[in-house]
Amino acid sequence: MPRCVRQREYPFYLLNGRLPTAPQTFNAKPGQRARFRIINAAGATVFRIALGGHRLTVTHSDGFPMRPVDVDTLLISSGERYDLMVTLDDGVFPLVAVAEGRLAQAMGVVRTGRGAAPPPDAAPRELAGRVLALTDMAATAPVRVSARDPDVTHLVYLTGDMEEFAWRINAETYHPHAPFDGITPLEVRYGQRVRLALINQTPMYHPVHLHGHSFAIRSVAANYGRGPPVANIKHGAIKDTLLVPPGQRIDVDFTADNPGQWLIHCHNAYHLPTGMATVLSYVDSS
Ligand SMILES: [Cu+2]
Repeated sequence: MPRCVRQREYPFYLLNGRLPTAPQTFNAKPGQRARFRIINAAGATVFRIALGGHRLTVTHSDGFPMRPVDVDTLLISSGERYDLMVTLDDGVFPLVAVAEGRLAQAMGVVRTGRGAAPPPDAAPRELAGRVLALTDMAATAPVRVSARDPDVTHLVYLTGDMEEFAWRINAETYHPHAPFDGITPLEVRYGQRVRLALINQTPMYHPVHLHGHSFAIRSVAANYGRGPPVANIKHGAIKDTLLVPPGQRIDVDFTADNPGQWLIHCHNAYHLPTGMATVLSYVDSS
């Protein structure tokens, strides 16, 4: 196996393939409503998004509608998608995506009027403003997952070792060429309401992605979920990829309605190859 370095450093971060020194410009007219569909296509970077001079109305999470919520900034991890609606002011504004933990950013320009383009290191004050929280996010009525006690709960411990740079789920290593060797699948039956408790026991961010299903966010807890949840969420947003910060436990619910053998994995491109995946396995589904 190639030697893994502790932290990847990248020379550049790109927005629609462009450098901040030669940014894409999004042209519009003052007063127009613009939708920005933010897709984190990076392999291993969490970005903090802001648009200078504007608040962001978040309308969709991973393609599913949510009750609109106004924030100044939001975090987005690999594989996540957020739709933002903005009523544009008159001028020239930086749309920035700051790489968390790095002194670097991707940037585009939103232009509705005359003026110089912002510098490539523009740092709009919105970056320090109100951050989107999972507890802000509620699914709209048509896409809600009904409240129902789970038939089965699986604990999904996000585990690993920084020194070794080896990342795992439930302390087991997934091998892509022999998916069922060395892991204990998370078994479900067709029709069950399933709860996954995603518990991050590492000091790293892990964006967790479930194939074949979307889930509703049900509760958030700190301190690895010891003690009661910090927040129960009545009609949590629907997502298929979820950033689980260090030390947090986030419970998500879904109905097992898509029989098969489905991967659940960390979306960090350097964590997955070290074995950070397992299988959601339908049994007796014939
Ligand atoms: Cu990871």
